[in-house]
Amino acid sequence: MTRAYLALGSNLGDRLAHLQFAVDALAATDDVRVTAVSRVYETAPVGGPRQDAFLNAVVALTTDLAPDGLLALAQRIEADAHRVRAERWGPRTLDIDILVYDDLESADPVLTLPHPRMWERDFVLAPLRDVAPELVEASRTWEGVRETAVTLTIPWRNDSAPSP
Ligand code: A4P
Ligand code: MG
Repeated sequence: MTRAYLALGSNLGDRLAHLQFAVDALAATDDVRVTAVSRVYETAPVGGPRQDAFLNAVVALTTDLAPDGLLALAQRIEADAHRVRAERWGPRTLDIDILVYDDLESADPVLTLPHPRMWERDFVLAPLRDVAPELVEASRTWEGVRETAVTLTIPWRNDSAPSP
């Protein structure tokens, strides 16, 4: 089992529903166990064209999937959320980035790990701190990031009972 952290973002349509859709789809995957979800943050868009504010969150999970399998899963869930890739950094129903996969380091452009822009992005670090405080400096203040009152839930799955 490997620990990984995924960043979720949405700024089109029902943003909260898209984030919850991602959590549900991850939790419904056999080789994935969602262990924690962060609070939900409303964040000013960084980069790209003029666009609406995002909702961002981070999911902590353990998985038996290899890194490329986890990326394929993330991209399948994005596609299921009707994401259309029109322009880089443009508005999206759902973006799922792999932030960290165990302590793996990779410079491969298909899957760069840790995510190359995560340490400069408050919209990633604020929610990451909720689920992995050891990875993010405690004294930081966030710019363009507002905590919301809405929450994501981890669907219950009956796989923790001892087998007969
Ligand atoms: N890729 C490489 N490494 C990774 C990784 N660690 N996780 C490749 C996921 N994908 C990775 O991604 C482009 C390619 O990156 C993929 O084919 C994959 O093989 P994409 O999702 O198709 O395109 P994108 O999301 O537009 O580009 P990118 O570079 O992922 O954008 P970012 O850096 O994620 O930025 N502002 C706010 N407030 N909140 C946001 O969530 N997000 C972005 C997107 C910009 N501004 C934002 C937000
Ligand atoms: Mg992306």
